[in-house]
Amino acid sequence: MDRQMKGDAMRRQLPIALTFAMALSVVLPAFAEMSARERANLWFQQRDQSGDGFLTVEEVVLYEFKLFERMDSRGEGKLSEAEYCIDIPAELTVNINRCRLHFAAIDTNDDDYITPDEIATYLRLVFQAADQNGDGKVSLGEWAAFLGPQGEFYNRPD
Ligand SMILES: [Ca+2]
Ligand SMILES: [Ca+2]
Ligand SMILES: [Ca+2]
Repeated sequence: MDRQMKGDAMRRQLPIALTFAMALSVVLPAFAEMSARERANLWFQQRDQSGDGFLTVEEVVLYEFKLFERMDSRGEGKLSEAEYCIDIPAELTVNINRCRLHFAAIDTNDDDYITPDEIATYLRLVFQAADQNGDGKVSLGEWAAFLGPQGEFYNRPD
């Protein structure tokens, strides 16, 4: 990654943290009944395939690719906003708006589709922002810190 891209990554860090954290609550309906800390733990454990208490960027990307494949039912290798946000009931407008924000953050070339490449790039930015000690792994503590104290923006009321 060159200097320019690093600068971009830093500038994008906060909005990414916000949209990413907000979007977590649209992933699973059960999330709505859980505390912010429980949601963060579940999110973390689902992706920690090796079960070692640390996330690598590979673990996170692999997990999201699996979700992507499931949503990309026609196998086009890309998802429209409608496909990406399809599981959200129409009456949950707040959640739909969060999903759209998340989609827009991932769609860096603004062609109104998200691809596995764009998802991987986005997740690497999130991962770099969360990996505070720069050891290439994200601990649960780093993840919680990334989401903020008490996960306040993460657990915003619907
Ligand atoms: Ca792991
Ligand atoms: Ca795109
Ligand atoms: Ca770390």
